[in-house]
Amino acid sequence: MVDPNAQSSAVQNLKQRTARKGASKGGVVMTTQINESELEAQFAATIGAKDRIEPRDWMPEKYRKTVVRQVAQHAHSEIIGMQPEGNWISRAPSLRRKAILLAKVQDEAGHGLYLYSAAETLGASRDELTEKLIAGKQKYSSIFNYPTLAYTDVGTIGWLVDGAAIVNQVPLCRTSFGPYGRAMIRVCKEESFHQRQGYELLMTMMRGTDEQRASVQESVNRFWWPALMMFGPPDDDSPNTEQSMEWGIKTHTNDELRQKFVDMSVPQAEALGVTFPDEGLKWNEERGHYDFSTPDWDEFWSVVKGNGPCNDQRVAHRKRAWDEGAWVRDAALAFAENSAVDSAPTDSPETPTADTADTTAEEAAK
Ligand code: FAQ
Repeated sequence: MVDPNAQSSAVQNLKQRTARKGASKGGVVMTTQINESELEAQFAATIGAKDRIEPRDWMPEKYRKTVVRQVAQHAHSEIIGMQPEGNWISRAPSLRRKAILLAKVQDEAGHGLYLYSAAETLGASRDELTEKLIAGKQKYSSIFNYPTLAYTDVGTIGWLVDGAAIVNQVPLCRTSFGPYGRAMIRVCKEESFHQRQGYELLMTMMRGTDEQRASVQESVNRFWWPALMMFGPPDDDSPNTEQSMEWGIKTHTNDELRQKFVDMSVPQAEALGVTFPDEGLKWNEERGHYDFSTPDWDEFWSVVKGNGPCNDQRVAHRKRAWDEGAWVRDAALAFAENSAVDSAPTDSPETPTADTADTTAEEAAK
């Protein structure tokens, strides 16, 4: 549940902190009244100085909602993103490849959990966000609505999907909301490893048979355009970018990051020996960037609205896992509650005191 009092308690908090700052002279506590516009000015100054906004700081309600929206969507993407690759764990071609893939998919679960924790600092619980995802009220990245038709796709996802995620997420390490930025630092380190394992997998296949090389090219052809769409709609069709940039939540626009990804990927494709399925892709000397064709934005919006090849399957699977895991969450909560009761201070005779502690330890050693 989002705490409806989150903002008012944050206001109180900042009022108290600010009051304390200038109030302790000579032990006299003065009360300082801070009105909404002063709080806004303080928030704007923090953003202007590129400092972090922390969960207990005052923030405009729209800022809080935007951060929760983006972080939730990001968390859901990590969790739903386990499915396309998880599909291949039992069929990976060797024990080594199975172990690598298992570790990678587990990492994505960890990323989801850091992100749900970041959202929780703003009063949005993991239960609430998951329920919204399952009800179709929150989004996750369009890329995970495409199927993984061959084991080769594990390599292509590592190279292109984790690669796009890194380009998008490295700037987010400096996003204005503290817990989100700090989560991103660790996530980016792990994503870099994921990208390399994907590229190494494809490199190995490119050194293999003609059939393996054809499989890599076919996989790259399927994932190239959906990977470009991960960066979101073009800037002039992106309703959130302007405000999110003003607030320092985003530090680059969707098109800037997409261009960066294209520029980075072309030489990697050349080294690998594959091409991208775009005849308009060529170096532009004047711009100092690669030109590329326009992605099919109708397809993008159709996938975002729930009509991609795997949307129903992904959400149904998530719902099944959530329902079937209910007893685990209940048991974990009951255990935590019992442990809290057990560890509460008590003066019962069983509790070792300084006098009896040595005897108890001796008895335990026997
Ligand atoms: N898919 O105004 P904008 C990963 C929505 S993690 C679906 O431009 P914004 C790791 C957008 O939400 C991948 N929906 O929005 C991994 C908005 O709708 P709303 C996830 C999309 O937020 C690898 C509407 O369109 N990464 O891959 C998409 O300013 C391998 C208008 O768009 C993140 O989430 C899309 N691609 O910019 C895991 C990174 N794009 O909410 C497993 C953090 C846009 O108003 C295996 N997020 N929409 O109803 C961001 O950087 C931003 O949220 C953007 C979108 C850039 C994605």
